[in-house]
Amino acid sequence: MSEAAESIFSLVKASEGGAPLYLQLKKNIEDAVQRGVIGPGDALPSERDIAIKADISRVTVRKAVQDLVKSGILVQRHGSGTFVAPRMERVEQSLSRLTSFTDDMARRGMSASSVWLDKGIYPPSPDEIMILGLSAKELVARVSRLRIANETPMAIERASLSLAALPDPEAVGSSLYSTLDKTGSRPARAVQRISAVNLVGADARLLEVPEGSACLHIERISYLASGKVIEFTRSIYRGDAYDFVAELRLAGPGEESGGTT
Ligand code: 16G
Repeated sequence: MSEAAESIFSLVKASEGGAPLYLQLKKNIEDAVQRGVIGPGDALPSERDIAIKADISRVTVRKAVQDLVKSGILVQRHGSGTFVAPRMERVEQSLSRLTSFTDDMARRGMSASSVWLDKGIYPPSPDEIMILGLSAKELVARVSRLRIANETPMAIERASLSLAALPDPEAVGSSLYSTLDKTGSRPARAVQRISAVNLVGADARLLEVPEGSACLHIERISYLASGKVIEFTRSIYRGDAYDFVAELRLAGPGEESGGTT
C-alpha cells in the first residue's frame, strides 16, 4: 500500500480526544475511497494486519469493515479477503431482443462467466409443471448460476427446462442457449415479467450487494417457434447494474393498447 493509503490506519486514541476507534477507521477508509487513494478492486490488508497497523483490536476492525460492507463501499470475497467495491458500469439491455447473457456480454466486450449453484434433474414444483406443461410423473432439468461480467457478479439465474429440451443438464457448458442451439431447441420468443425486490440473505451475498439492496426479479418464459414452452427462468438482476430499455410505438388502428400475453 502507498504511504497515503497507510495513513488510513493512523487513529487518535480516546485519551487524546479521539472519536470511537471503529468510527475513525471507518471514516478513514471511506475518505480514502472517495479521494481515490484506494480504488475499485484494491485489496485491504487482512483484519489481523489492520489491527496491528492501527494498534486496535480485531473486533474493532471487524466492526468498521462490516459497516462498510453493509453500505456497499467494501466487498468481502470468501477465502480471498476484503476489497474496495468495483465501480458499477450500468448495462443497458434492450427488452425487444431475445438474447443470452453470454451474447449480451460479448456484444459489450465483456467476458461472461458463471459460478454453478445447481445443475441436475429433479421432481418438478407445481409452477414448473404448470408453466412447462409437464405431467406430474415427468422430471425437470434445473440449471442455476451466478452470472459474472468481467469480475462483477451481475445476476443469479435459475432456469428450469423439460427433459425433452435438456435431457442432460451436466452437458451445459458456459452458455445454456448454445447447448439448446445444438439440438434445435434455442428459444425463438420469450415473455418477461420484471418486478422490484429487496435482496436478503444468500442472494445478497452472492451478488456482493448490501442486504436490502434494490434488485430486479425477472421471470422469463421462452418458447420454440412451434409455440412450445422451452424455458422457465427466474432471475435476480442487480438494480445498480441494469437498465432495461423498451422501445414504444403508437398502437396502430385496431391494435390493442394493453393487456398481457
Ligand atoms: C439470459 C436470460 C435467461 C437465459 C440466459 C441464457 C434474462 C432475464 N435471462 O440471461 O433466461 O437462460 O440468458 O444465457 O435475460 P447463456 O446462454 O449465456 O447461458
